[in-house]
Amino acid sequence: MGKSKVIKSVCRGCHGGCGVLVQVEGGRAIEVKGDPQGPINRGRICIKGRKAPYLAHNPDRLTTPLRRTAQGWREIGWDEALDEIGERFLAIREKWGAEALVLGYGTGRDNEAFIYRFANLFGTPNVLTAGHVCYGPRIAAGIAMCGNLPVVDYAGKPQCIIVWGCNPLVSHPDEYKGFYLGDSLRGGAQLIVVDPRRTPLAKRADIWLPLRPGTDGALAWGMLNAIIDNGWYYEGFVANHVHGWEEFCRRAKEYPLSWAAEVTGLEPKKIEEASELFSRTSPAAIHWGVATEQGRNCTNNIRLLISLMAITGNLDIPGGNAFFNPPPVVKVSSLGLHKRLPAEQRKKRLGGDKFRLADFIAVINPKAVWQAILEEDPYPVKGLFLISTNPLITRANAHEVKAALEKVDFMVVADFFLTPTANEADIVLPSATWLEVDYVADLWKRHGLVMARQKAVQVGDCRSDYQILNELGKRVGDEKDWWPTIRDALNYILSPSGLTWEEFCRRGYLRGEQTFRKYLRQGFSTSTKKVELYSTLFERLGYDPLPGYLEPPESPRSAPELLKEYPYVLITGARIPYFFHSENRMVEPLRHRRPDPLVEINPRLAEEKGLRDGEWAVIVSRRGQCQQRVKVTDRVPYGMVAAEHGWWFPEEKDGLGWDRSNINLLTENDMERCDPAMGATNLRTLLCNIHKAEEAV
Ligand SMILES: Nc1nc2c(c(=O)[nH]1)N[C@H]1C(S)=C(S)[C@@H](COP(=O)(O)OP(=O)(O)OC[C@H]3O[C@@H](n4cnc5c(=O)[nH]c(N)nc54)[C@H](O)[C@@H]3O)O[C@H]1N2
Ligand SMILES: Nc1nc2c(c(=O)[nH]1)N[C@H]1C(S)=C(S)[C@@H](COP(=O)(O)OP(=O)(O)OC[C@H]3O[C@@H](n4cnc5c(=O)[nH]c(N)nc54)[C@H](O)[C@@H]3O)O[C@H]1N2
Ligand code: SF4
Ligand SMILES: [Mo]
Repeated sequence: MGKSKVIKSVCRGCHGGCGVLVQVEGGRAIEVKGDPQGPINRGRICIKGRKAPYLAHNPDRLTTPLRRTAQGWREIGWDEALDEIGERFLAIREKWGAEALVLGYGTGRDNEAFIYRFANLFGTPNVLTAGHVCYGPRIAAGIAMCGNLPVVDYAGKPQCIIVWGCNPLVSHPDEYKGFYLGDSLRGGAQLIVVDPRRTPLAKRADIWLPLRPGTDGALAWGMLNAIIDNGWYYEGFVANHVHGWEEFCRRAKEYPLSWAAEVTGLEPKKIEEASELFSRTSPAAIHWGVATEQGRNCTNNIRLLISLMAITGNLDIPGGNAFFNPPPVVKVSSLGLHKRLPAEQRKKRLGGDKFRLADFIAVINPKAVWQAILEEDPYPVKGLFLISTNPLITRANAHEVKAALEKVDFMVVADFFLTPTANEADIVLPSATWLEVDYVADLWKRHGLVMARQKAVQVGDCRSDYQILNELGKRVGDEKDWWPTIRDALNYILSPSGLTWEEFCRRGYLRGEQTFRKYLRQGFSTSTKKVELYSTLFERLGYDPLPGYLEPPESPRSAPELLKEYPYVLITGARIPYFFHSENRMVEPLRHRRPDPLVEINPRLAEEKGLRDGEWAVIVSRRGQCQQRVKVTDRVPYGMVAAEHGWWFPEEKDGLGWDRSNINLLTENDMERCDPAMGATNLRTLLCNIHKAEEAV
């Protein structure tokens, strides 16, 4: 038994960012506390962070590589596993081309640059992520319109904040920890919330806009019209820094306030009030969430929200939506070696011809991968290497995902647990959690900060994703582009700062210099040097240079013929505090707070359907069905069914319950109905029905 020590590190129980102090005793993490010096959280953490030791030291953890055999899983050593994987990958490249190997990861994690580095060196353009429905659209459309991702500058004290399709007090997503928002509200900032559910945040709002799901673009057009018609925009900014103002105003006329009110179901007066509050308070900011991205109108939504920030003069000002300068370290794009992918391979990116904005930021639509496996269209995919993702639970149309995972020739999964996805693999690699790794944390984010994540414990034979990829890279012939050890990689990442890993750890974090109104000196980083309301990049990619509006393909307005069988609007995936997507279901102190999935329905609907609180119900769409327990609440309006995502049951050893409560059995991934530029699937607005379950499960 070693003695007790405290390691200063950075949590990554969600998208990460909270500085923590990890108490270690006898080689085990026994407590995680907030680090008062953490530059983002200042000592505060959430329950997932506090319970991280129960994840790391969980009895179900994978602790050694596994290989599938006719008799079941067999434990193998790392060398045997990595040798075999290397050989199989090389054989795939030899016979079918590098593009026949698809790598994959899920939501933003610090391993993405290493994954792209491996893929780009290997020569495959295919890295499957969640980027089509999450964050990718903000990055791509942000680059197109203003050269970067505009992030709320909470330190600059916004006086009015629109929280749009986001619930940061629970989700702490991307660059944002909910703590910042809480501090601003306590400091007196005015709040507008755009959310169809009456969340605790909506209850606190000065103006709550409970729009019909999927109509965010219509609301944004309504607000833009109110601002333009009333002259509430910032003339000086528009005159000097905006490209395409006249064309944009002409387009806006096609979507007037009265139309917006009808489409969203909101009072025109209320839309006008929100527009006035936002545009006449300075500084003001839009804190956007993933609900704006998970549907067919995704790219339009993002463009419209950036237009709102721009014409009110809130881009790159203190307390507005700012562009943060990165600290002096190697950027994820350079670390990922994107330039090394040969041009002829880049052209082969799956779905790249169709979803050209996604292709622009190396993102692919999952359906394109399943189709390549199942139908060999446009070419066969023979290998899958999934590192930190559970697509059988988290991607649309789970039946199709299952078929593809079953069919692919050779599949490797790196995870902490034997998930339903890992259960389909040929080889499973046991990865290290954040408590077990050293890394320059938050390199992927755009908030101008990196922090030292320091290894606290070693669990079994687990290895970090960095180690796995570093070793595998050497086995497929790319020795010279990988490092002798991960410490060398960390020193390389830090090299522009002049610090070694040890020096960086002593400092704890590095922040980029914060500057504002950079456009006054250098313009925006677009080809016209202005904010492109009329996007020259979209034009070049063959898309409408101006935003428009697309109704969700399966809504009461677009598909009234379905209403007889599927009369209710299904929204999915609003975050809850205990779980991160499909994770944590095996962590008892979290699971006991939410043992089963809940689907929210209004008391009137519950009564009509004879459904009681806590009872199992079957939710059905045109594509499939699943079961969740009913939560009767007036937080949702009549006619809405708000289901949780990410459910499987690790305690069910056979099949792991992947098809019992998985809401992605009901979602769709038809490429013709996705967002035409990013390939975003419709996860937030669909039609469904709900019934009493025949028997309790
Ligand atoms: N219906 C519906 N579906 C959704 C959503 C929704 O709102 N509704 N949201 C979507 C969104 S926004 C996203 S981003 C995706 C997320 O999709 P995923 O990222 O696929 O979701 P996770 O469940 O987090 O899967 C991560 C898996 O990797 C493992 N893991 C976690 N960290 C690491 C690590 O550092 N290394 C390794 N090797 N493994 C690790 C976990 O144990 C888990 O099994 O889901 C999407 N799916
Ligand atoms: N605890 C926890 N934290 C997480 C995650 C997790 O799984 N669990 N996932 C992480 C990931 S990858 C992401 S992307 C973020 C997402 O986090 P957020 O961006 O905060 O998104 P959600 O909580 O999924 O949804 C926010 C709100 O969108 C509303 N909503 C649903 N449909 C619509 C609509 O059509 N329009 C509008 N305006 N609102 C709508 C829902 O009612 C919900 O309250 O969270 C991250 N943080
Ligand atoms: S908000 Fe995220 S980073 Fe912070 S403690 Fe919770 S899980 Fe960890
Ligand atoms: Mo996400």
